[in-house]
Amino acid sequence: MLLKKLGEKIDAHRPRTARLVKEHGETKVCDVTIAQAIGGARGVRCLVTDISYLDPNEGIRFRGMTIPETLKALPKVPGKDMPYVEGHIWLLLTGEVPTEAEAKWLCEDLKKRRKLPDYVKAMLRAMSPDSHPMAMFSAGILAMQNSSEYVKAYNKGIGKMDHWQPTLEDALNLWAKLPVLGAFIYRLKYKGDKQIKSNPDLDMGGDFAAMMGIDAPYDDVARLYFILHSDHESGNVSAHTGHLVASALSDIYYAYSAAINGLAGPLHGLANQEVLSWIQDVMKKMNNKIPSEEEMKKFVWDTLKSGQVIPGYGHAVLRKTDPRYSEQREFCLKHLKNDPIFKFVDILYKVVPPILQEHGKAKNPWPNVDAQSGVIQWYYGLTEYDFYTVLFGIGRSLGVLSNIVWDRALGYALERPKSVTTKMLEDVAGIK
Ligand code: HAX
Repeated sequence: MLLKKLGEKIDAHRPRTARLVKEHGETKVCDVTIAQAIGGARGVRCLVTDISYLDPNEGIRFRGMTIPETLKALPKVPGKDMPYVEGHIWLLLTGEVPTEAEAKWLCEDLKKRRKLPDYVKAMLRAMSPDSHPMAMFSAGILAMQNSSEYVKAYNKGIGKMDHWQPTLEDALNLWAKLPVLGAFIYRLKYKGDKQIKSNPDLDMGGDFAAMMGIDAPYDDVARLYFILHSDHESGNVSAHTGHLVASALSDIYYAYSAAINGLAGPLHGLANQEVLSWIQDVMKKMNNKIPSEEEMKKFVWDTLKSGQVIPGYGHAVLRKTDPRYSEQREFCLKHLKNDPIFKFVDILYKVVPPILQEHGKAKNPWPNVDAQSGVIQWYYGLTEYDFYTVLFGIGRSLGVLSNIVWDRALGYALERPKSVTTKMLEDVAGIK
């Protein structure tokens, strides 16, 4: 069903890419300044994706739809507020909102692929007990590389036009296994290795919540969380890493393990863990009393003066409050309005932006997705905040792997930007 639909979409898309390269290949998209070359290529337009687009003011659109539009349009899991995560995968891959039958079809297909190999479990059990869950998650993904269908097909000499098909097969296998892998790591590390088996009656979000051992509405939290974190166009560290590694025709296991390593950085996905640890620190100093706005301002300034960033605030592209933050805030207002950590987070929302503006460094003083996500997890009993970025990593796979399938379908090139020396930049600048 999916293979046929995606095949049609790919056939329709290929001539557009081919025409752009053939007839307009020399047309300029943008110039690169010295500040951009030194400053992490901010704003340089040199990646192409149709799966999501990030507008600095409006935030993310998945296949042209805002977050509220996406959540409204996707088929809902019966009796639940949130849609099938599997339906979102269908949307990202094909660009079409699935019918209920299509979402259910993909849900059933993925159920058959969930089994985590025993050697992966043994390897994770052999890792040091103080390994970070993200290191375990990345290692678990990499360990499954031996099962790549893409590698098998490549070794048999599959034609370039067909590369996307075994890549899709790898993506489906990995999507099905990631929630199982994540929950296994959680229960191994924090619950004495008392594992809960995957339940074939449940969809991806429901099964993940059940394997974690957390009751409803955590199933809807998982669905919302995976969808919100799914994609943020192609230039962010995790998506870009996945694309870069896959551009060498490395398979999806190599590419996504690498993407996870990038997500594990505190300036990227790890910020959700940092937010909670920062808040816990403030709470400890306040003897668990909710600080006044004045007291909170002092904590924020103290953090800035010590040379640290305020986790959960700022963004490389966004210039307004992240709609992923707003969507989670709505959820909090509905389900956990009186939670003390939510109150903390809400005071921060009031005090941090004006302070960052006065501080004068951050281009965007507003909160990003990570400022709000930990509080929900904590409320539902997931207090081991080292684990939060694994949740992000399960969600981010939806977009990154969809992109890699399309990279293969459109035959995107090996990524290889050009570097220059400092002397060359000084020459360009006319510095003697
Ligand atoms: N607190 C304090 N200073 C901040 C800041 C913050 N939240 N955000 C940016 N700044 C500082 C930068 O450190 C930089 O200082 P220097 O000139 O001394 O290096 C300056 O403001 C300019 O930075 P910028 O151009 O506004 O931001 P960047 O594009 O360089 O970086 C970051 C974007 C998200 C990394 C940055 O805003 C940050 O460090 N935020 C805190 C960490 C965080 O929340 N990360 C998660 C982002 C969302 C995400 O990817 N999730 O996965």
